[in-house]
Amino acid sequence: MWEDFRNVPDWLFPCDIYGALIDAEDGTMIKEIAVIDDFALGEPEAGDQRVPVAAYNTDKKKFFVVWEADEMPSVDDSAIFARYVNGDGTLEPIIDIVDAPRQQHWPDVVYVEEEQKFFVTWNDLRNDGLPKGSDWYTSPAIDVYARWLDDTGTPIGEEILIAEREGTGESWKQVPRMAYNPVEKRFLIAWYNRHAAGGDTPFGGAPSDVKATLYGMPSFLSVQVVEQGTGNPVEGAWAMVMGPALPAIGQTNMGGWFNIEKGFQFNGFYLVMVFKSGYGMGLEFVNYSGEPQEVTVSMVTR
Ligand SMILES: [Ca+2]
Ligand SMILES: [Ca+2]
Repeated sequence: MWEDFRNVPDWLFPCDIYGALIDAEDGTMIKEIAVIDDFALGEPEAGDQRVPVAAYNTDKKKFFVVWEADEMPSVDDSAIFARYVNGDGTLEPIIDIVDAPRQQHWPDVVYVEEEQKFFVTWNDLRNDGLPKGSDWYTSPAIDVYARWLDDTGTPIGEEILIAEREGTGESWKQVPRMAYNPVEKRFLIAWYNRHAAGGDTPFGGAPSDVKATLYGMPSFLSVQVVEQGTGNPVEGAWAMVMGPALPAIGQTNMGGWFNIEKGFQFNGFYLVMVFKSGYGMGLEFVNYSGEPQEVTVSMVTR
């Protein structure tokens, strides 16, 4: 997936988006795909589409492509759009993901298989108070937002403020990128954090860092179950945790992990028991004092 300028003199002109299906076996290109080519549709001024990202929907076997677009009369400065690209390269209709006041830019997208939903994040100028049409590099506030979508791309629930401006100076949180942890059911969302003084230029030097946050329920206990001797993860083991809270049951994933979210657990000793046929029962005590705990339980093969 890429920004494509084949129809214009250079990158300052309205952009289109192309992609390609690549053979996973030998790396050859099967088909080039015009995800959006306004020129081919006879509407060269139909929009400036940029920064495409894609997530593969493993259930529907199709690609969900998300991008930012501006220079469109129907859009307030800029907005985030998406469309499915089918496995054979054919296209489905374009979907509106978000168009709040001012710019929404630099999306990232993850498909969460267990939920059959997408999670999308982007950077957002809705809180900067500047009039429509103001250049992004004059903005005093670029924040990070996110939202859930169902597997048709329809937004679910409210937009979520992930990170916002600090202090009164310019503070930009740009280009969020994320990874999903299916054991803890949480996202790590990282961004380019820039502390620019007033009168900044878009590409001038400024103190900056990379920052990140976790989004999702905090953890109470993460357990990895391994085979004694080899240290190999034990997949599909049943685990039971008992102590000063309601008992919790889980099953380990292919990495041997399972996780219990923080809830109404009191401080004190908890007993972790793990079971799998072909193994002796694994046991471990955990002393919980309010902080997330992580333990390894060994199982002996029979
Ligand atoms: Ca275009
Ligand atoms: Ca907008």
